[in-house]
Amino acid sequence: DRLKTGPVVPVTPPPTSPASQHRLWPEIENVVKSQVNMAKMGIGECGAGWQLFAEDGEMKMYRREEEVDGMVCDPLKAVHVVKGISGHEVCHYFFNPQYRYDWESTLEHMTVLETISEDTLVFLQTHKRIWPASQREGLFWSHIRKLPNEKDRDGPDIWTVVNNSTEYSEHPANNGKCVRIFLTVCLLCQTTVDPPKDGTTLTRDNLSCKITYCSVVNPGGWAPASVLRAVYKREYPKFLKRFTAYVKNQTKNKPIMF
Ligand code: H13
Repeated sequence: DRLKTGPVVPVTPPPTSPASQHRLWPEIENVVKSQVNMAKMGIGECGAGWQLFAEDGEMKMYRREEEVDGMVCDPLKAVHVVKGISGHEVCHYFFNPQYRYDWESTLEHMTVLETISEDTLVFLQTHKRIWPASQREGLFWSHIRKLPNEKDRDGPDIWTVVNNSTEYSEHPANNGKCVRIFLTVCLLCQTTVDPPKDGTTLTRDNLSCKITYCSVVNPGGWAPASVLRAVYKREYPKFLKRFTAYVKNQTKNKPIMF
């Protein structure tokens, strides 16, 4: 009978996340896919109108000035190259709540509202008032994912974290002192390994990570454009420098996490 029907071919089911039964799952899948595709594009491929507004060494930050109903919603795209850390490490420290107070300088309070799965959490965060804007809070799902390296199949995996604002009826917006802020954020990290020529073991000196951070913020309540743009110009470079320095410091004496 075996000869007639042929060999039994094992069928590998498509990769699924444990979160796939959750009500938010279709949205998470769609937003992650489109955010990753956009983050992978170089600044030249993203269309016209991007202006460099901050630069510091390898770090470059671009924005496109956009307003929706008079409210500043400038898309931001930052690229940075940091030596000595891997993409998995960067995403690990960005995603996991236990590190957040260490690097998120504007955080006042954070709660995990729901653990959808190991790779998908829902956060409620209140941020310190950033002068001169009023105090803001955010409610968002956060998803960490390993992506295949399509350009170099033997190369290290690509890692991403996507954060996206969502709504919970138990936590309605704008019923306290905080204005609800709406964000879509994508952190995409690609590790480059330059192995030692003499065949000695790989160290952090052979590692670098290309980080792309894209965000679109809707500030919620109205605030003057000039004020918001000044806040973004100050806060985004501060965040990316502080966060990457934190990851370097946390990992320097630890084995590399690929
Ligand atoms: O991405 C950053 N932080 C994340 C982890 O804390 C949370 C963030 C998010 C917040 C709120 C809703 C959804 C997602 O992704 C770093 C953010 C740095 C932002 C600096 C500029 C903020 C300026 C806000 C000004 C309000 C008037």
